[in-house]
Amino acid sequence: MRPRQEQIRTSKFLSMVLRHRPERIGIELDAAGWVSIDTLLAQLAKHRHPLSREELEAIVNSDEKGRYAISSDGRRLRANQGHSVPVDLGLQPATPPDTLYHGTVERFLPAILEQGLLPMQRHHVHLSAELETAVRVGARRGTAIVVRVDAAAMRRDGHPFFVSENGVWLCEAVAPAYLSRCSASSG
Ligand code: HQG
Repeated sequence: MRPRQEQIRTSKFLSMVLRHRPERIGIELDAAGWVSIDTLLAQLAKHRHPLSREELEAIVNSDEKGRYAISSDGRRLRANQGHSVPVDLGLQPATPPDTLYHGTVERFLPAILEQGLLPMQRHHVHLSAELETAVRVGARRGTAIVVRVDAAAMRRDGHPFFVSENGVWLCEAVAPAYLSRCSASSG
């Protein structure tokens, strides 16, 4: 098995290709975001990222966030969420917990409190049921700031929520009225 670090590097490259830039290795995603695993491995090899089927499966199975799914027939792969390319993941509306969290950083806060949470480059705003997850997401960019989303009020007001295969809560946008800043320590 390749060392963990190399696995992470390969996984980041895979995420980039499957969510944002399939053309980078000359593949096309179908309407639901799937690509044939045979095609993917052939194109990865051509683009100097050789990967065996076993190594791919190890990446998929060991991913701590469940970023990838292999189709039930074992022939196709897709990212479970996070796309910027147009794909329809076929997500069904779901009922979220009353409170959801979003991790960000201080410098985005003024815009967020004024405009609300926007999907930016992605299809959805990404939210989590756990505060700790939001802290981790925010910490990718600096000192994490967490905003609390009043999902119960949004639900009452008719805003749909979706949940990805790997448990990320998704919605189109969150208006400022549903947001409040929360300090990581108080929850
Ligand atoms: C911010 C990772 C200004 C938002 C993570 C965020 C997550 C605004 C950034 C997943 C804004 C977008 C998604 C507004 C939102 N004005 N800034 N009105 N509204 N923002 O990466 O939620 O490892 O697209 O706060 O773990 O950070 O890729 O979204 O900072 O689950 O699987 O704009 O990505 O998962 O950034 O992260 P992103 P995110 P993976």
